[in-house]
Amino acid sequence: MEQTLVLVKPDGVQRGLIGQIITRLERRGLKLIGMKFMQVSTELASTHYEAHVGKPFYEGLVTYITSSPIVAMVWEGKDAIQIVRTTMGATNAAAAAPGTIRGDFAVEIGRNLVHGSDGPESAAREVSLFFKSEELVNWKRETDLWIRE
Ligand code: DAT
Ligand code: MG
Repeated sequence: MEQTLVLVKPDGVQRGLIGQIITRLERRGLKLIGMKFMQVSTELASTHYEAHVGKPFYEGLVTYITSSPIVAMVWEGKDAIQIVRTTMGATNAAAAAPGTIRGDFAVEIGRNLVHGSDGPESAAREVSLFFKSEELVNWKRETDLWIRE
């Protein structure tokens, strides 16, 4: 089953939007299998964002993600990566569609509230960066029957 890493970034925590962000993923029908409230170290931030090293916004991105605590989660389900991405909305919140997390709660690319892995390889890498395998919970959800045919 596909897994994806989701972060409620520091602005989401500071603005009291943790619950609303989780609610949108939960009510969509994805299954939560791991969650922690944590402070991201500079080392973890650098590894997580290593694809962006050298870009003009890189330093600001590391400062932003380490500026305050975050919520890290793993969500599971068929097409989980794509479903999280469409629920988050466009990277640049100014262009994100209303109805998406970014389109409803954010206005800028540099304060876009959430992270979601962008493909199967990055998802596998990011999940293992933030979670040990024993921190992920294998559980049976009784409503699955009413969410997937
Ligand atoms: P996403 O978070 O939608 O996966 P990304 O992986 O391309 O986007 O970039 C990671 C983060 O870096 C993004 O959430 C915000 C920041 N970022 C990306 N492009 C940027 C840009 N052109 N200017 C400022 N920040 C940017
Ligand atoms: Mg990305």
